[in-house]
Amino acid sequence: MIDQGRDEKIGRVAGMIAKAENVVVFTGAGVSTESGIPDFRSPGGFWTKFDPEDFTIDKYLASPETRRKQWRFLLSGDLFNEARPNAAHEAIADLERLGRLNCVITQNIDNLHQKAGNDPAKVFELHGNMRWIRCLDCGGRYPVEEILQRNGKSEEVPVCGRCAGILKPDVIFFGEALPEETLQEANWRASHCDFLLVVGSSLVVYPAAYMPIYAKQAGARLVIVNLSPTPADKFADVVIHASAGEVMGRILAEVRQRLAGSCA
Ligand code: CNA
Repeated sequence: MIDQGRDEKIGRVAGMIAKAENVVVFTGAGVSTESGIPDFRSPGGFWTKFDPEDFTIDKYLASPETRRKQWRFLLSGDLFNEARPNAAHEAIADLERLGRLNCVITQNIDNLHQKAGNDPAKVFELHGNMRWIRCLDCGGRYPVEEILQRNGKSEEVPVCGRCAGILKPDVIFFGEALPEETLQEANWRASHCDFLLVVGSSLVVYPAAYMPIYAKQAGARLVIVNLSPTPADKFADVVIHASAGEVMGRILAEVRQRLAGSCA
């Protein structure tokens, strides 16, 4: 049930999107929880089931047991493979179909924006993508299915087919640098938009969490849709603490109405 204050906010946000020249959407794990992928920090989130230490690059390199754990996680597969986009991803993809979206900048590694129909060239993945495996020695990059097929159901951690180097999911572990080109492009787009919409991020992980700050510094309107409060709420133009699927679906419907109205 959406309260009246929320209705009014949704209307305002839709109005801003309909008028904006350059809309950027910035997403975090919260946009995918309704697709069944837990976030990091909510109750029941990733860090209640996994040890963050196993996601540090130093431990990954030093410990064969950590690499085995990661491999078993990939073999169990279904968390990321089977997940389907939810109403929030669909609404964000629809913004692109309506010609209202410059790009998506995401911290997510789940590929769900692309599955929803966003042009992969306009999805900037700051923390990588679970669909890919990278060799830490020669830099070779392989689709995860290729490595899974090659290794069968074996729990033996595979090595690079070209150089026998250490393979790792192509996602950013603690202690690793973000992909430089992607980060620079994302920084530039956040600094040159006139509207930035945050969906489902606690905004505590840097440098990703600079995006709303860059946008605000450049004079853009900033809207945050997130279940719980974030450190950036205080400088946002509109903050909606509610589920992304519900709110994004409503925002999209209102944007459509406004665009149809402006064409009539
Ligand atoms: P986070 O710190 O776990 O925060 C998620 C935020 O989303 C929280 O503030 C929640 O209140 C909020 N939230 C949860 N469910 C919903 C919902 N249905 N609607 C609206 N808000 C919701 O995650 P961040 O993305 O901020 O942190 C960045 C990390 C998380 C990145 O390194 C990601 O790679 C990483 N991560 C990604 C995934 C994924 O790809 N789906 C899953 C888990 C973690």
